[in-house]
Amino acid sequence: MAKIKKVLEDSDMRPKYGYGLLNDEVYHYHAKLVQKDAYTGGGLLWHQDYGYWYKNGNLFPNLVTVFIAIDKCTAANGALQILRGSHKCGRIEHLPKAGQHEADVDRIQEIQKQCKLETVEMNAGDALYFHCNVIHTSAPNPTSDRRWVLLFTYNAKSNNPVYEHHHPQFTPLQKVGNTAIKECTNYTDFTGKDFLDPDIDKTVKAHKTES
Ligand SMILES: O=C(O)CCC(=O)C(=O)O
Ligand SMILES: [Fe+2]
Repeated sequence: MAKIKKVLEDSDMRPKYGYGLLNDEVYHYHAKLVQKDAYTGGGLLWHQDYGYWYKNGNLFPNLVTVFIAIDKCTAANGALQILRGSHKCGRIEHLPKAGQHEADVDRIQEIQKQCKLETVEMNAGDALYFHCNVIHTSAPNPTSDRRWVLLFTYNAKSNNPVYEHHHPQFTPLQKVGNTAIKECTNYTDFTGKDFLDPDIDKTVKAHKTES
């Protein structure tokens, strides 16, 4: 966590990355465990995460996701695929399809002619930082190798969403030491945490009726 915070906001990163990736203090906006088990796991349509988060009142595309491989991610078991440099296209239109929001397919075809399709193969423990306007997709997992990944998304303090919604408004990050996970003994108290319930979550419900 401390490292992620540093990459995203620290002025120490200025010489290398231009004042942290988000150029501001950051806060935790969203976390997700994507479980593609062996011989299962739905594919994801081409999309930009800002295709969704725009609708939540984030006025600027100033969010970054840290994608951490829990298992090895390969082309065969549904690794992330991205169009390199596509965040520079800005936000493109998305339409509801099969419970997801899909980026404009004709436009994606054109963008693919200019932005190289890369399959991001990763070893367990590898991390990829990607901008919320990077166009990406991933295929189902037809192999015997599980593909689980953890996604952590950070938003800039100055981009506090203008609508209250199911992700948090700006909440200062509490930095803890590197040993905090090992020292943690409380696995049951979820005070202050919230989980999206697919049966009652507004966003998911909207997808269900539209699909
Ligand atoms: O699991 C993946 O490969 C990508 C997940 C993703 O794009 C998302 O949850 O928005
Ligand atoms: Fe995504």
